[in-house]
Amino acid sequence: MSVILSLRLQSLNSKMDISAMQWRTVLLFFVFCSECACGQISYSIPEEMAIGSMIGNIAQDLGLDIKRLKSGKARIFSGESMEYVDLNRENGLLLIKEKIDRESLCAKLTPCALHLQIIMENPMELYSVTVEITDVNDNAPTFQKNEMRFDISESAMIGARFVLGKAADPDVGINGLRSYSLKPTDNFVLDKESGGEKNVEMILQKPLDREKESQITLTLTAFDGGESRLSGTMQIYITIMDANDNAPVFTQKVYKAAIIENAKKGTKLTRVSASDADEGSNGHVSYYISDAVDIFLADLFLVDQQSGEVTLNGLIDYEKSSIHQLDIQARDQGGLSDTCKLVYR
Ligand SMILES: [Ca+2]
Ligand SMILES: [Ca+2]
Ligand SMILES: [Ca+2]
Ligand SMILES: [Ca+2]
Repeated sequence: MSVILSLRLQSLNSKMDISAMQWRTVLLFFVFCSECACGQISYSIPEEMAIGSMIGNIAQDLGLDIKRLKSGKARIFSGESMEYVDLNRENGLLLIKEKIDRESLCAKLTPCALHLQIIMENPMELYSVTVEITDVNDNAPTFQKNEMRFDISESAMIGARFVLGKAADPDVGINGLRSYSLKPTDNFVLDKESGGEKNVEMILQKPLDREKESQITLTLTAFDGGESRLSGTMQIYITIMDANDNAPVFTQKVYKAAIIENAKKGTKLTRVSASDADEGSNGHVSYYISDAVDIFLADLFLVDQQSGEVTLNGLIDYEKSSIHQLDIQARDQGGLSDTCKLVYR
């Protein structure tokens, strides 16, 4: 093995310019011949250091003479496609050649390290250098979407759950995603069990009331745990859908009308009116003479279903009674109703 190695090295040394492929071959030989490795050293630096920043003094730390670095044509070999580190043979300093982004180098892998070899010729020497790249909190948590929209019925049950998605933070450890908050918390709260790797969910904790609030905007915030805590937000827009939870209400419980003697058919007596707080057909009110009213009395009057206008539909016989009353009903299209009295004399 050692004979093959020395032959191979001689042939390599004879060439002025040794390609990376050939260096790789040399390294492979060294892997099989570990006694040729002359030392190793480790450094730890934060990611994102500026180009030209010093990682360490190789000459000092490995006890090498500067002259030897030059005469041995000391150079760096790394398996990475990108050359992040440079060796200055003039002063023995290991320098940042390309900015190191820990996230693109190692993603979520920890620890993250560059494994380099410093190789010298005449005689061949090999030193291994490990540069650990520590994480910097340079990414805020972000949501896949900036906003979400929900249509939720005001009759939704307490405890109803809604999936909000999740945020991601490419940093690691404490600099990664830590917590969520949802504000305001009047109707909805975050499910404490959700989050992390799972989607965040919110739970309805107080009934909705479209009549009070028909639109709700919430802000979901994701935080990391870094020293300068970073955050990302998502807006949640909720449209509260109507339920028929309000009956019509007459503006008066009793309407009075004075009917002059011999009043003709078609005489306008009064106009009843009810309001309904609901929306659309749930709030659309129609007027009727109550079914409970005696049929002969009911025939004496007409109520316009839409306007609530009450008109005379026949002749009133005051001989029988001088005071009369009639029940009128207001109904919405969901079947809820209110009743008022029309008193006439
Ligand atoms: Ca980074
Ligand atoms: Ca980072
Ligand atoms: Ca972060
Ligand atoms: Ca309603």
